[in-house]
Amino acid sequence: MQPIRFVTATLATAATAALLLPLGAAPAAADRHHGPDGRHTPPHSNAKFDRLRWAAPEDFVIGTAVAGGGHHLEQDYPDPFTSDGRYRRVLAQQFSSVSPENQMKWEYLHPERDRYDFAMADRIVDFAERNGQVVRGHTLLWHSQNPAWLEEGDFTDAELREILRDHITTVVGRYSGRIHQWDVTNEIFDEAGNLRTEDNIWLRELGPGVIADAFRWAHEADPHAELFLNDYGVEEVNAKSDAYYELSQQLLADGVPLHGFSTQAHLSLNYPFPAGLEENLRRFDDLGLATAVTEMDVRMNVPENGRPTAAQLREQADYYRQGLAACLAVEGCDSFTIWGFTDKYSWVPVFFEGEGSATVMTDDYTRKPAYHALWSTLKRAEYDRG
Ligand code: 9MR
Repeated sequence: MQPIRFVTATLATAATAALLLPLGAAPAAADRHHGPDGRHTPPHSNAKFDRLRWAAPEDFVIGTAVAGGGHHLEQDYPDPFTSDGRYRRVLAQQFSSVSPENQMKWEYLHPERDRYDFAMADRIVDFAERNGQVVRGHTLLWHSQNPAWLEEGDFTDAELREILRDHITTVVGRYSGRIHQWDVTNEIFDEAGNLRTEDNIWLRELGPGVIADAFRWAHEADPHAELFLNDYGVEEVNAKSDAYYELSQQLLADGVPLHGFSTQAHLSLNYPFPAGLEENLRRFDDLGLATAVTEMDVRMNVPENGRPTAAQLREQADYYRQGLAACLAVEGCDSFTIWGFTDKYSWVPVFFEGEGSATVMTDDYTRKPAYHALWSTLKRAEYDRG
C-alpha cells in the first residue's frame, strides 16, 4: 500500500528515525521503559518506539475509532475529538488509521434530504492528513442511525434509489483520494445468514440488488478506495460469515468492485476467543479480497469496586493479542482497528449493563496489559512480516 510507505518516509525525519529500532535488534530488548539499546527511558517518553503505529510492520495500519456523536451525546462530557486535548494527542501519536465512530453515518452527514453536513467528518479527515493517518469511512448502507426523514419518509422506489445513489456519490466523491477503505455495507445479514430485509430500508424497499449498486456507485466516486463488506459476529466460520462468503463470490463473479471483507470483533471475556478468526479471514483472502479487523474491543464483567482483576486484564490482553495476531498472519489483512482506545469514551458500559473496561487504556489513559500486548505483537510482526 503506497500511502503508508509515504507516511513512514515523510514523518520519520533523520532525528526521529534514530529512535526506531535498528533492523536486526532483538525485539525482546525493548519494553515500555527500555529502548532498543536497553537504555532506560522515562515511562511517558515521547520516543517513537513507544507507540503502536511505529511498532507496526511497514504496510500495516493500526487504527482506532474517533470518539464523537452516538452515545457520547448523552454523556456529561463535551465532544471528545474536538474538546479533549489529551485524547487528540494520544490519537495522533499512537495510530496510523482512524475511523469516525459516528460522524460519517447518515444521521450526521445527511440531516435533511437536501442538506449535507460535513463539518465533523471534514475535521477528522483533515486531522488524519495532518498526522499522516489513513481514514476508514464508516458507513454507507446500514439499517441503523439513519435520519428520520429517510426512515419515516414516503418515497417511491425510484426516489429511494436516487437518494442512496446521491448520498454515496456525494459522500464518497467529497473524500475521493482521501479515504483508504470504505465500509460500503454494514451489518446486512442476521445471525442465521439471512439478509436483513425487514429492518434495513434499502434491502426491504429495493431488494438485494442494491448491494451491488452501492459498490458500483462508490467505486465510480472514488476508484482508489478499497470497498468493504463489514459486520459483527463474523469472526469465525459460521452461518453469517458463510453468507458473506457466498455473497462475495457472487459479487466478484458479477464483476462488482468489491475489495474487502471485514469483521468488527466486538468480543467479550464471557465467551471464548473466536479461535477460527484466522481461518475465516484466510478464506476471504483466498478469494483475492483484502481483509481487516475494524472495531475490536474486549468487554468484561466489571467487579463491584469498578476495577478489573489482574486475571481479567491478562485474559483481555490475550484476546487482543490473538485478534491482532490472526490479522497479521493473513497476508491481505493489513488494517487492524480498535473501537476506541480509552475506557473513558467506550460505548460498552452504555450498551451492556455491568460490563466495561473494554479498551486498551483506562479512563486516565494508563496503558493496560492489552496495550502492551498489541505493541509487542506488532513489534514481533515487524520482524516476521517485514
Ligand atoms: O460506538 C458507536 C456508538 O457511539 C453509537 O451510539 C452506536 C449506535 O448504534 O454505534 C456504535 O458503533 C457501532 C458501529 O457503528 C457498528 N458496529 C457496532 C458498533 C458498536 O455498537
